[in-house]
Amino acid sequence: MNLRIRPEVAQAVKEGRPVVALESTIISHGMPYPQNVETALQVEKIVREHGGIPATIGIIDGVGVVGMTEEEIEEFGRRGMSIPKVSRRDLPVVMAEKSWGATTVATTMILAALGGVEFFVTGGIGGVHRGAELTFDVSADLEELARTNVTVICAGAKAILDLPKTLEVLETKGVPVLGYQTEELPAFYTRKSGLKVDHAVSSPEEAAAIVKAKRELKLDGGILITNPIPEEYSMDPEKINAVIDEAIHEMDQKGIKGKECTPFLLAKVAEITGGESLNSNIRLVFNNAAVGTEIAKAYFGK
Ligand code: PSU
Ligand code: MN
Repeated sequence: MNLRIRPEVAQAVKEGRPVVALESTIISHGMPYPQNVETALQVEKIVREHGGIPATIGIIDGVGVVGMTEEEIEEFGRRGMSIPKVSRRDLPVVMAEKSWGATTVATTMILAALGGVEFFVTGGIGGVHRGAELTFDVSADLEELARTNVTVICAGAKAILDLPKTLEVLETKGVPVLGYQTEELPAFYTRKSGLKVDHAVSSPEEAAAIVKAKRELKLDGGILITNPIPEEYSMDPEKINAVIDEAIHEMDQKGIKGKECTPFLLAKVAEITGGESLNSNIRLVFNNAAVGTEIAKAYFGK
């Protein structure tokens, strides 16, 4: 496999220091330019301020890059949607064709694991889409969480998904779903979903101990740590759910399907809310970076 690990990252992995992986689909497909680049660089800064080593992951000319440079992050942001969104099934094609690829949660986990990185911070994961009983649209992120040994820190999953079904699939696949200082699964833009997580953890140390226990048991697969958006940036649940319904309706009318669904819905929700959702999205990623790095530090005892 063609892999390029930034020397600083490789060194930190070797020394058991807290490296934090970050994804590139959130940059190219999840947010508009230039906020995507500003956010990605700020997230790296937050990881460093908390004592971690950031490794933004993407595919450049067929090479899996674990730890992009600032210039590369800028290019992922500028080129945006013209860089294909790459999930597990797309990986061999992008590698063989030597093209660029924005890595989803699934592919970022694959490359992080290849680079020896245990922790990965993002905004939200993919899941079971509403209406999946007819469309079969279930994100490959869930399958990846079932098999790849990476811990993902996120703000839950957006209500663009069917959250109860998403939790059911995670249960079937044996993925622990933890709530960081919450009993309830956060719903991305809002702190509450009405659904319970498997277990609430009160501290980075408690989360780290669970990750350690899963690794010692050699139970393959990821751990999902859900961290609610800070109160001051959370959105009104009724308002955001109405917006999501409108966005899904428009997606169905336009006949948008498959891998285009998530980027379409993210952009549509931001458009309808006049950027309010984008600001919330940015803030929750910052918060995840801080908490995720603290958990990584607790895990490595640094
Ligand atoms: N959810 C978000 N923001 C995102 C994504 C999901 O709130 O940016 C991105 C992630 O990269 C995730 C991908 O892995 O969308 C899931 O796409 P799909 O539903 O097509 O599997
Ligand atoms: Mn899908």
